[in-house]
Amino acid sequence: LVKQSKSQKVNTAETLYNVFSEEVNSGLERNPKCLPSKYFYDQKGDALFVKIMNLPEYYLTRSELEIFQHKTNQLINALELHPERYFELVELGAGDGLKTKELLKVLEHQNYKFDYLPIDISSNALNLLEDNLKQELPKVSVKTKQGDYFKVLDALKESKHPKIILFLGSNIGNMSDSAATKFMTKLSANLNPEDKLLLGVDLIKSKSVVLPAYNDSQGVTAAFNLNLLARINAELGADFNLNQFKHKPEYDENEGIAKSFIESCVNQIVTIKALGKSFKFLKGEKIHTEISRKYNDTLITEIIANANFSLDTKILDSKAYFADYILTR
Ligand code: AVJ
Repeated sequence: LVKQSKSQKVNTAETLYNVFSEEVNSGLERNPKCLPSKYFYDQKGDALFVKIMNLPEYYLTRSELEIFQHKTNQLINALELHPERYFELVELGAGDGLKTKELLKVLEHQNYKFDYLPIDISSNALNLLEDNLKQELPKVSVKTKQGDYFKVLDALKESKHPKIILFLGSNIGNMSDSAATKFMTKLSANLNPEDKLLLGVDLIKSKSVVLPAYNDSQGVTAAFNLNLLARINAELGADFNLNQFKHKPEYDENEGIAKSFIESCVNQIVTIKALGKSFKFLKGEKIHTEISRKYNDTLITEIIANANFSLDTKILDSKAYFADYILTR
């Protein structure tokens, strides 16, 4: 048994490694080249993202925090919570819980009966959050759930208690509209009729506000984007020279999608040992690394069209930069 579980662990790491190298290969084989944004988040990438959330240009975090700080009772009313009726507050990708803590504080203070169930792939992130909540909100019952969102939700479907699902921070914006549509359909299928979703999304607005959020003056976002190449160097034995690539974000306010690219500054060849091959980059050639979709009511209505959800309430920050939508079934 011990042997089996050990070899399973090795296989899992091996599988992850193979998926990573395969996705890097197929992305760089494509024309135009691309790389998946999910690989930003190694230990260094996690730390850089925390820095991004604190940047003056990255308004998303502060706008949504303002909603959670100043419109908490509006959120609670729209979610139709009652102090005496037990519910489960489930968060998809909780991160550092900055915004959620504002809601937890008020719920605890007003004696609501609930458990907080943060779900994350990273057990490290969950442990940090749990320790922090023990310090700051010791009375809140926290039950961390490590794993894939849908596997955890499927297991939670058995529970007869009503659930509130939090999916905040415009995390959905990294998905294409078709992927988001599929995601919402699957999410609603994993919920019971009385469950509700609180979906936080960044709104379409002018380029002068959006672009700096992805092109900050301190170069943190540039480092975050280029860290993808550093990761390929470290994990797949590549020789990307980070000085010969630069961060290049774009935003078209009609389309409403911020896009991040890595641009090659010169003609160059990069070898990736794990793939046993080399890739040519022309001067000015771009690798597409991320989309950050911005939304409006029409787009949200479209992505939930096939899902068993209806738009119930929309709560905005004072600048109307960000929206928290409450979706009911
Ligand atoms: C975590 C996906 C919401 O797209 O705004 C921040 C990630 N990328 N700066 C976003 C990100 C560059 C972020 N999300």
